[in-house]
Amino acid sequence: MKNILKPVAAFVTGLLVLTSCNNSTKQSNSKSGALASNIAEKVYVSPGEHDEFYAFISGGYSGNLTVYGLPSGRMFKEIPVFSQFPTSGYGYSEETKPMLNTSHGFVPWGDSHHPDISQTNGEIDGRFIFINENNTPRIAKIDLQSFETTEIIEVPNSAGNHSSSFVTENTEYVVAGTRFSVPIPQRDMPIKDYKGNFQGALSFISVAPETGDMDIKFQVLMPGFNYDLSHPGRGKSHGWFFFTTYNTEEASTLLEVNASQNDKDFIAAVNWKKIEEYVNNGGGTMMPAEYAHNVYDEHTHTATSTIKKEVRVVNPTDVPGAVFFLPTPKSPHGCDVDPTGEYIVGNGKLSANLTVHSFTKMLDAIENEKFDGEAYGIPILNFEDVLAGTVEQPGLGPLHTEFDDQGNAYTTFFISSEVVKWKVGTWEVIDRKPTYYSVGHLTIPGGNSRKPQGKYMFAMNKITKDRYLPTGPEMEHSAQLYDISGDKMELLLDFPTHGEPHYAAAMRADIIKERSKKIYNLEENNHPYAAKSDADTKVVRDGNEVHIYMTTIRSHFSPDNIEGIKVGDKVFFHVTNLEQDFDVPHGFAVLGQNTSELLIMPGQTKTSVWEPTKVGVWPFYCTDFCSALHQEMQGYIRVSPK
Ligand code: CUK
Ligand code: CUA
Repeated sequence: MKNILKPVAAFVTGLLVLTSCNNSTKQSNSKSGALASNIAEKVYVSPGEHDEFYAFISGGYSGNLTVYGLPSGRMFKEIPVFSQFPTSGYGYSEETKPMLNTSHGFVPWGDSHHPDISQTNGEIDGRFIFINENNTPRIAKIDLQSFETTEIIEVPNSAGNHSSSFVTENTEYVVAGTRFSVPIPQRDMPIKDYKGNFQGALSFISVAPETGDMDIKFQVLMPGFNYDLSHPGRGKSHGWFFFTTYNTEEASTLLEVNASQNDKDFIAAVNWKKIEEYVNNGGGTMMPAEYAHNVYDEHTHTATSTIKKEVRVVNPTDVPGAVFFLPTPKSPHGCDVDPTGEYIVGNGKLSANLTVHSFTKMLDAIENEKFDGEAYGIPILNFEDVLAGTVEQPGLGPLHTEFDDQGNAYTTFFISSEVVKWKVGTWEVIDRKPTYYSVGHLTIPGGNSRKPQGKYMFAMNKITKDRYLPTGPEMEHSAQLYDISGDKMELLLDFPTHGEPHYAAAMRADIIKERSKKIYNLEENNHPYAAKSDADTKVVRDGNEVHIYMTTIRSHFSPDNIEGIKVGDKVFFHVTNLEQDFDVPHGFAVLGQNTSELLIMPGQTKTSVWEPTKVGVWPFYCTDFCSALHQEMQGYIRVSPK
């Protein structure tokens, strides 16, 4: 949200003071006993019982993805995605380092914003979850059996990969729009020559139906606007994708408010089916572009990184009828398509009203060629021709909209710090509830699909202020859970989130619960340094490199006394966890190692590198309390002089 603050900063501050002092805050902070216990019951999950929904909440500048249960608001896991994670050794172990490789080299951090779960026929299927990295543009895929990141693809020609990672209704594509336009290809040129020279790439990354393998099928090279957010068409609008834009003035500096001169920016409507057909018939051109494609193989337990050298680009004016601009007021941020696929909501973040476009009207206008000029050869439709309706004065600073399964929409208003429920089609406001404070995204389980699962909505707030015990200037952000089963929303729970959650994806737990107890079969472990039994363990020297094939199982390491190592050696501990019980990882750490520990899942092999600098006898041990004899899981390594 940071990018919108400038013109409204004073206003925001004022409103914050207001919302934090109004009656509803007091009320929510001091529920009377009976009322509070009534609400408590709705979020209470008895010991041993499970939550009804999974919520996958983006970790923002933590670069990761966190897993929560709803309605309890309990955090179950942090899945490392774009950042090194010492807890498990992700990005530290030899096997996982390649996951963080890019065409810029090893990038151990990321900024993730928008997770989206794979779909089949417009319904959440729970196979994979995708998430974007803004800063060094990448898209990651997480397997929802193992809850591990299994693929990361870098997005070339993109910059500020914000308008992603949303999937089409059969997960044909995961789509990544660019926030910044840049010189394409990148080159040395004056920044002030931005206008007319920079471009924005909208990337359509295909997802193979069986394996889920990602590949950049094509990029549409658009005019040099900022592309903020996007959403797939669904149902009747399946085959289209919609992107909000701002800075259609193409200003290189936003120091003045000059990027908001235009009363209306655009929603770009892209007929990807048409472009796909064009590409399948050989359309588009291959252009040089370096990008990394990193894949984790669950049999070798090892990631490999390949740098690709070219990408297919498409000029939208070469495919008539494929791309159109829908004028949309006041720098639209979120771009949200309702479950029927008919309505496209443009959340004009500097606006008091909410603009909703009609897909049917859009098609009519296109068919009758009713255009209001063009931008760089792309037809602009008439605002009135495509407008379905306006939600009048619902709040201030609309950002994002989600939908329930009853024909209602819920929009967040950052400036007035509230969620507003309104009726799709009649545009009447039904209810509004304050959020504490300054809400960004909101999520309803199954919200971004044809079949929202309803029941709960949670708001992800940007400012925590007084919601929790203070923890210094840095506090976890605050999410708030609302019951949306009635006409009126009811605030049930505050819960802290990790990093900066932008968006979250959520779904019914029963979709994946039974298959998410992944065990890696030891028999199928093809890691080149695996030791599948104590008999396979050995120490192999190759020059100054020493490879130690180790096993770990309750309650010993093998070997556990290692000699013959010298200062200046490079020691590779290849540790195979022989366990085949669900949920028995072992850890590995050696005194003085300048990398992280390893956490090895049952059936896996993971490798830690150690370059000892001091002579001595150094202990190693298991870091994960695994049995009554956990403390007995230890050993020594002797380091002799060079
Ligand atoms: S968002 Cu990324 S700047 Cu509204 Cu999806 Cu917060
Ligand atoms: Cu193995 Cu503790």
